[in-house]
Amino acid sequence: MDPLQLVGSELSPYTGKVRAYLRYKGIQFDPVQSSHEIHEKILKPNVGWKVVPVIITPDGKYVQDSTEIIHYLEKLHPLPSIYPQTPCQRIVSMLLELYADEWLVLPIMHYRWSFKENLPLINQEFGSTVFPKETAAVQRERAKMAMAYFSSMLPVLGINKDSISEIERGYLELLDNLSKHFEVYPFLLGFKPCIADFAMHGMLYAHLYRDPYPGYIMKQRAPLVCAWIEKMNQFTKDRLMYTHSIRDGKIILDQLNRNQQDFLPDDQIPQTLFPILETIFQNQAPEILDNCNILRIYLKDHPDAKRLPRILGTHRFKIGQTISTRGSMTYPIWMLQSISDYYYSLPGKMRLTVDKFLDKFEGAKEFVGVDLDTCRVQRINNFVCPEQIRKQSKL
Ligand SMILES: N[C@@H](CCC(=O)N[C@@H](CS)C(=O)NCC(=O)O)C(=O)O
Repeated sequence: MDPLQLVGSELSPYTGKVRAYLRYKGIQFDPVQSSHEIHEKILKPNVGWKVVPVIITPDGKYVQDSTEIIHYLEKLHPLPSIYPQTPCQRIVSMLLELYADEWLVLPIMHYRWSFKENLPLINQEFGSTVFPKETAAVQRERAKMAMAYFSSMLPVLGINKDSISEIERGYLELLDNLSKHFEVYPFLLGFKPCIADFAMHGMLYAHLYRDPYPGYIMKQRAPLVCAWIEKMNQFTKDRLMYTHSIRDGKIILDQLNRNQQDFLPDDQIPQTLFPILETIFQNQAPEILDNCNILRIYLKDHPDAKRLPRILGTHRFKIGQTISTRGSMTYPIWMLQSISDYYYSLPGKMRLTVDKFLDKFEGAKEFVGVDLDTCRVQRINNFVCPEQIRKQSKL
């Protein structure tokens, strides 16, 4: 049987998330460079738009979106599970995935596109990814269009002269917080990676570790974060759990952390993650909740909308001490919805446990327990759409 194909590139953070997952699970795959030809002849007709990562399964299915891809594969390869089974850890892993996928887009895009030190390497890499069959000079020339497309996204993401200092401050703080965390734990929730490790790894690896300007900052300021990135990127299931020891003068394979190969016991959340959770509830949560309000208004005005625009105009958002402007996006609502659906699916006692944990953070319960009834969404054929089932059942 043909192996699964992962279409994407080393430059792409969400591809990095899926690639690390595939390696962790020991799933064989063929890494396919997302060239111009593949975008035009394969992705556009089969997925509907030019985006990566996409997996093409051995039986010919196309699955787009890193979160969906991992959900899909996790059903086929459930062990070792990357979704914690206990409620606080599960909610925290989902929140950190949302934070990585949708908030870390601010530092990753800023640090890639605002610094000219990155450009020669990025130019060459975009060129060889998009036009692999051309000469290096032609690759560099033809890459300029793709580069212009991605760099033009900065304003809509909210990266501008007002927000940059807070984006940088927040990113350095994240590096420091993660460094403290990795002094104690090998992964975010203990002794094996959860979905948030993969999401955070993708964002930190593809841009902030690899690109020259932020790469220098990270390597110089946060060696433990670099070590975790490399581990996430290289391990196979075996490498994660084994090390080498010497016995009778010979090098032998030995188990690492014999009793510690799981998430932390008793649904514990490491204190070292609290500052990151605070940032989520103080900055990202109000922004996404405002996206929900904007979507509610949009749906009232467009009751028959079949598909939602990716961006519904612009809105103000708070980042650190600054107020700035960015596009109001629909996709993060889909991610928030799975968190709130999980929260409301919990039986009473378990939900109380989660509430007790969320009470430690201002704004946490309002976010996780948001009522999305009037702005529910679903992904249909790789686009975010108003939810159809509930709408019909309410008629
Ligand atoms: N939420 C998606 C995001 C995918 C995404 O934004 N991919 C980028 C490359 S890393 C892309 O192809 N963007 C094209 C575009 O936004 O038009 C996921 O998790 O896979």
